[in-house]
Amino acid sequence: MRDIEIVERFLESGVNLHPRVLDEIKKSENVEETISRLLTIVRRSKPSVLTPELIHGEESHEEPPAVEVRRRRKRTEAEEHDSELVIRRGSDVTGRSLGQGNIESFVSYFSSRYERLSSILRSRKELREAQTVERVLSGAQREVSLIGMVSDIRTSRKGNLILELEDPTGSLPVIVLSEDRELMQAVREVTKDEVLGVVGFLSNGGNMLIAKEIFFPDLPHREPRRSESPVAVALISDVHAGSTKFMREVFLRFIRWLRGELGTRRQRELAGRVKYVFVGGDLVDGVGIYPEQKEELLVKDIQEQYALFARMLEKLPEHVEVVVLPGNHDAARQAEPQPAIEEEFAPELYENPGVHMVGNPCFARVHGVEVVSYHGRSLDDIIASIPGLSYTSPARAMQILLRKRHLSPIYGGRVPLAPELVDHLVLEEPPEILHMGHVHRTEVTSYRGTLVVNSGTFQEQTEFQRRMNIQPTPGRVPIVDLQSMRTTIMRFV
Ligand code: D5M
Ligand code: FE
Ligand code: ZN
Repeated sequence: MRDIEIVERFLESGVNLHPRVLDEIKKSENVEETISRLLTIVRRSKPSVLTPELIHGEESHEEPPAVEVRRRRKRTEAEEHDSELVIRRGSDVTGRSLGQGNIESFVSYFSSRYERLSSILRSRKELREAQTVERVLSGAQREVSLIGMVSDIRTSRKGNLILELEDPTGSLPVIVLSEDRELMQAVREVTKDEVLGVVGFLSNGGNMLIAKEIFFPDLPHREPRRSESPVAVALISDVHAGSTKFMREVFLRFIRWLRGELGTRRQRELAGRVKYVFVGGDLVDGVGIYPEQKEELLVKDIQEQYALFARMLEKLPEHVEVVVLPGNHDAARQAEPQPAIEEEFAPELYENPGVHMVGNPCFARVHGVEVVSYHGRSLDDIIASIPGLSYTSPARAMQILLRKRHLSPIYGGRVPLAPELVDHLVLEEPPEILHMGHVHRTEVTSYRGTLVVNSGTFQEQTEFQRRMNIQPTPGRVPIVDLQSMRTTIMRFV
């Protein structure tokens, strides 16, 4: 479709197109589908210009709440509606980690990953006939399809890329020819230990595959499920209580806003819908996490740090349910999946009936909406291994994890993986909301019907981040209305 035709489609609905939106439309896989999706947004919010911000839910960046009220209002929406929170304990290793840590458990861990992801891949028509490595090597067919785990990525002397694909029957080198520009571009996103599908030709010698197409497990395009009740979730992480850089006043403003004590009428109305708070890890700064951390600690005892955090949470309204998972600064096993923060370190959190202590990642269903909350440490490995990604845009890295249908694919990088019998880090069911933190930058985008949210932090830039040139965005909290699936980023700084 020509540019002018696209622009006219929107002018007919009385709206101008921002040039970046036009670009996005042109780049999308299915132009017609994208146009009709955007026209729905136009009908709903009737803007005069359709901007990228409007599409990605960032139009609602709010100024700091300024008006203060003390009068108690009528019951809020969040009070009116009963809780509907289901935490899927089946994929939570708290109290039931099953791996033995020996070679056999790694074998069963990776074969579980292979099985779960290959069954997702096999649902694509191009891969329905996928064969095992053994069959490919012994068969007579030239054009074949195959599903395998990437065990190695290397560049040949001629500049071709070689992916070593492994399945339970063997291993086969898959060549991406350097002159195949499009495919070369696509394989930039490939990382070690993910599971992919390939369609290709057997080489003349018959011992390697020349790739024609590759497939990520990816998400299907779909309409998100929504809540029938007007309730919302606040997504936070990386509070880092106990750090000298923890912004206590800012965090307390967030709590006071949730209590209905701050903000304009509209902002207080939104606060009144917030029935759930997900805390995606790094509640406290911890101790001995990095060299010379002592210099940046206000509270040097980890139990005290949790007590400080717990005291702030006690100020939340009673009807708010808090789901708490650990991050890499917390007192929990570091290998992923992580069990919940240990009770002996945070007894006050366990005593609070409104707080649910869960493992990382957490799979939850809130009013029918699937939420996956994961601290996000694998973003370090993803950002380091895929060209073009950076700490500035964690949501892009999160999108790539969605395409891989795995929260933490790379083994042997910075993230230690525990060899559980089942790979709980596979995204078996496409979630409506994927929530991560760790990167300390608030960012919201959407990808094929999944809302992708990085929740930012309440910690100012640390010395380490200054040296690494990481610019955090503290005090911005994404609030997702589960009925409309719209996101508002509230600013408390
Ligand atoms: O991590 C906060 C941010 O700092 C996050 O963007 C990752 C980055 N970070 C933390 N540690 C490292 C190391 N060792 N190398 C590179 N980047 C790092 P947090 O876990 O909250 O402290
Ligand atoms: Fe953090
Ligand atoms: Zn972290």
